[in-house]
Amino acid sequence: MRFHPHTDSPPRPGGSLGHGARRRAGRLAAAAAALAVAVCLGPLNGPGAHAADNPYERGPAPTASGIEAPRGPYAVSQTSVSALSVTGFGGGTIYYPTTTADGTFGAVAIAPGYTAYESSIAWLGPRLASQGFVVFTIDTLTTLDQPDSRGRQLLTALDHLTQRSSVRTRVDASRLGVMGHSMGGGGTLEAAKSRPALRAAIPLTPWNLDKTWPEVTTPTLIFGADGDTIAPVASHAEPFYAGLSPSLDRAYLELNSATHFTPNSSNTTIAKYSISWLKRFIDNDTRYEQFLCPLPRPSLTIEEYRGNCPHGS
Ligand code: 9J3
Ligand code: ZN
Repeated sequence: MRFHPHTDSPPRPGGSLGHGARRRAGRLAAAAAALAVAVCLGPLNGPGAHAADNPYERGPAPTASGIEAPRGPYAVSQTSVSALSVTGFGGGTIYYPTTTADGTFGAVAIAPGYTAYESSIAWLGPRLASQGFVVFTIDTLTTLDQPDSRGRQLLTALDHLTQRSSVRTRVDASRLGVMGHSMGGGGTLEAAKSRPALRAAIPLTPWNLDKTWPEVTTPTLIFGADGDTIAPVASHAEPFYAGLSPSLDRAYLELNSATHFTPNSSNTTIAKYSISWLKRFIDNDTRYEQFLCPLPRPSLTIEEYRGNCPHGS
């Protein structure tokens, strides 16, 4: 169990205390509070942060520049998972915070698109892991697998990650999410539809023949690209967003001057809002609500943003 100075307290002795004991207990409580304050100044909860009232919070208080940066506060390690060593998906690479001092982390599996490989979404591995997530970028069984199959493979990969992988003890199996590009984004919606326990879903320029997603109860952030001619937003990302329940925490971010393949290389806008969404819903970290609400305004990189605000209501 992680030390938690704000809320953890020693077991209460049974029975009532006399006046002297109560005074001593008061002095002890004051000393404990002072100690807690002192401890909060130390590097307890990740690089430079203090432990929080939210037990799932990881890392320091966020800033815009911190979530726009190429790397976050955590050093990242990686381990590859051979396709030959698993069934139900094509293997991949697990990126994870190197430290074991911060307890477990939430995790996300990420699938590529039609004809594409893990390498096409690999940039997200270290980018997201360095902010405090275990990230599993995967290959699919064949590059021609359709969205429903990609959705099942994302879930199988998460099961591998939490039950069998070499980093399974680093992962909080109750706090998981899914992402994917194109047909992998279509698969992301399929995965959320079939596993409501997922905490966050982020389809990137998604493609799917199914346009309606009323079954999804997982908070979902959909990225579209204004110049996408392969999965045009008018027939994919936009109807997918509109087809999610209005009572769901959902958002639609249309990238400006972007194409279907914009999610295949490092992109600050994708990273910034994906990190915020994963933090807000996988870690329940309301420190990131400031980047999602009020809704981001159109800009040089954001063509349009739709969503509900505030979240969690
Ligand atoms: O990158 C993708 O997964 C695009 C989906 C696509 O091209 O569908 C056409 C069959
Ligand atoms: Zn549907």
